[in-house]
Amino acid sequence: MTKFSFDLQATDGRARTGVIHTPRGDIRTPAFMPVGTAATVKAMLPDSVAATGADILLGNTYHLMLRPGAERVARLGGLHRFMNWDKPILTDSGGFQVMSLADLRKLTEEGVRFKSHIDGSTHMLSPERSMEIQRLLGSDIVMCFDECPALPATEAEVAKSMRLSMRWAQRSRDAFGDRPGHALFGIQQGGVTQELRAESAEALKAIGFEGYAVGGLAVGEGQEAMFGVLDYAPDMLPADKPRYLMGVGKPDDIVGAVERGIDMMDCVLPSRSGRTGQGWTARGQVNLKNARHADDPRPLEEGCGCPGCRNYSRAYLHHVVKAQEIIGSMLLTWHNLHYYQVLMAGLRAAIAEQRLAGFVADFHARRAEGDI
Ligand code: PRF
Ligand code: ZN
Repeated sequence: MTKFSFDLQATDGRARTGVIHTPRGDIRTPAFMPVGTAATVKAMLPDSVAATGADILLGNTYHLMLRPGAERVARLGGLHRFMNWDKPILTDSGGFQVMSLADLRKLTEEGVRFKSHIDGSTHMLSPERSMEIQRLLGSDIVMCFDECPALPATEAEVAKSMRLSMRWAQRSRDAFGDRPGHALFGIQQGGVTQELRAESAEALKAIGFEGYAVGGLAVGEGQEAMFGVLDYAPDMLPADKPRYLMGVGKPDDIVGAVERGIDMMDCVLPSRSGRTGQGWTARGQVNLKNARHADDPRPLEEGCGCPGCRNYSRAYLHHVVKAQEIIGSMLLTWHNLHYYQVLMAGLRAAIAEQRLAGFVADFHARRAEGDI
């Protein structure tokens, strides 16, 4: 069986490009992972998601444990078979989603007890249970069970939370066991404090993981503060392992993160905003609800190869979004995921050819022109 491995192929400044090899296929990095929270990338068939250029999807422990249940997914042959996606899947560990979605949370050294936001039933998540659920799902890249402190938080609170996450990282490693072909990623915490980020990185490196995530960012601190942390945090993590920035982001966040040495990202933005009539293009965000599109025969983005742009006008997209027709969500989600993957392919090629600075300058120049 092919083992899990990472080949770093080229660098340009701090930016990197490479390939993560897994038994379910290769992941070209920098990689953007569409979010398939509830065993579906909403409004997309799996073949269509693959056609946009995605090598890997993200799934969620929290949602799948509540509905339909991890044991049920396992009985039905695992998440890949259940949702008909045979490429790699990374699953988040649940702690972050408990904190943002669940009711009546109680956090202890053991884990988090909470009530389901779906039916109010009581559940427990711990490092051990999170590892068990991610194994039942058949996840290829398993995330450590961590705590992402809610903002605003004092530095003392962030430190205490980070140290708990590091104890949970050790328990996650112990519970994960020996699973060739599957990977466990550690998650760095520590807020926006350099010393805490360093302490977290040292703790994770001492345990040892197949990859390392930067957690605890994009939680309301703003892009400048996030880039401030990314100016030092990725370099604290091993250079020969993938680095994953969790829950990021807008296209300009992605470009800035890649410039700073990030290899993987995920975000609901392209799929979620596609369901509210937003299109992402090289010239920025376009609101298809706007009346200025009602008579516009041009595609959303000239030269885009997605079905929405090849076959439909802005006027049609405006109409189906306004009429809340399902095809509006389908076409805009497809376009947005396609745009994100084209951006990632452009970043990978630019890094491989040592021309990232020019690529980034062009990216910002086109956005500055705005939609026309
Ligand atoms: N931890 C986990 N999942 C996450 C985050 C985190 O810190 C974030 C923060 N942006 C998004 N998703 N486990
Ligand atoms: Zn398009």
